[in-house]
Amino acid sequence: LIQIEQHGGVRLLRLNRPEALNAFTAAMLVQLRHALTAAAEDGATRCVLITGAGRAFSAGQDLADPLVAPSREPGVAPKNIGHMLDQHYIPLALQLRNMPVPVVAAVNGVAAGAGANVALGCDLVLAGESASFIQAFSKIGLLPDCGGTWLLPRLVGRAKALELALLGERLKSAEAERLGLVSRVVPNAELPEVAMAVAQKLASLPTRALVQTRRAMDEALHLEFEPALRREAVLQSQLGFAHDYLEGTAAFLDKRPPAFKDR
Ligand code: LHQ
Repeated sequence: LIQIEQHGGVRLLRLNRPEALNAFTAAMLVQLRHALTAAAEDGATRCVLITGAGRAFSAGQDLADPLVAPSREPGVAPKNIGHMLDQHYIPLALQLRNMPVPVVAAVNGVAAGAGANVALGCDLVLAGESASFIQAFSKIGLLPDCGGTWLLPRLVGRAKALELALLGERLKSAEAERLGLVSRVVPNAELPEVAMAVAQKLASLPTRALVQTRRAMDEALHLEFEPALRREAVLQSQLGFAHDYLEGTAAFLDKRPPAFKDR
């Protein structure tokens, strides 16, 4: 359900259930989390790239999965979809956000529901021209999960976040780029190549510094200005003792490409 390929320092994870637009089943979510754990533990992997097989990125939760089917019979206990979140989506969202390497989403087609929010939870989001994002939750009587209620207002502001969540309309990639949800839109045929090039570039950069940058920004979201400055100083002084700072400055002064290795 998850295809795994290694391209130098880049671990490519391809959501692979194209007949159902890569809708997530419990088994698929388990495999995805295992694949992320394996990438995190592999010292040679310096960037993870996530994309979808076929014409979609992911249509979100598989609504045909009996685990999330609403109860139709009176007296039968409703399935606890909160359990699905606790068991699968919350760990996945946390894992993505705390990966020890940068994570890139290459959104090759529609990304709906939890599929959209998995993509938006990645560090960089690249999209093909025909990709689209749908906060599909309201249409089925739910609210944006997998980080949607947290991510969307921070990414696009409250008004637009509510519009996307309440109406649940399809947002085309060009508009998603304009809103700042997507960092780059490229012609569909070029997406795999461009996404791999971006991932390779990230893999060549000082991983630890990139991850601490993400961490400092996430922490700064709930800090005042001065505490954020002090937090930067703490993390910066740690980076200042690491190999990559020494290597980066030495390479600059020697006019040679750097060879970063901290993770
Ligand atoms: C699907 C799905 C799908 C199963 C397409 N499931 N088969 C929710 C509940 C519980 C716990 C945790 O969290 C969540 C979070 C969520 O993610 S809720 C949101 C779930 N996702 C959706 O509501 C999106 C449902 N899908 C759609 O609206 C459309 O399929 C989109 C707009 C994504 C694509 O439309 P089309 O391009 O027209 O494709 P299609 O609808 O014809 O789909 C192709 C096939 O994929 C089709 O199967 P079939 O056998 O007829 O070819 C669909 O049934 C299947 N599929 N999404 N989520």
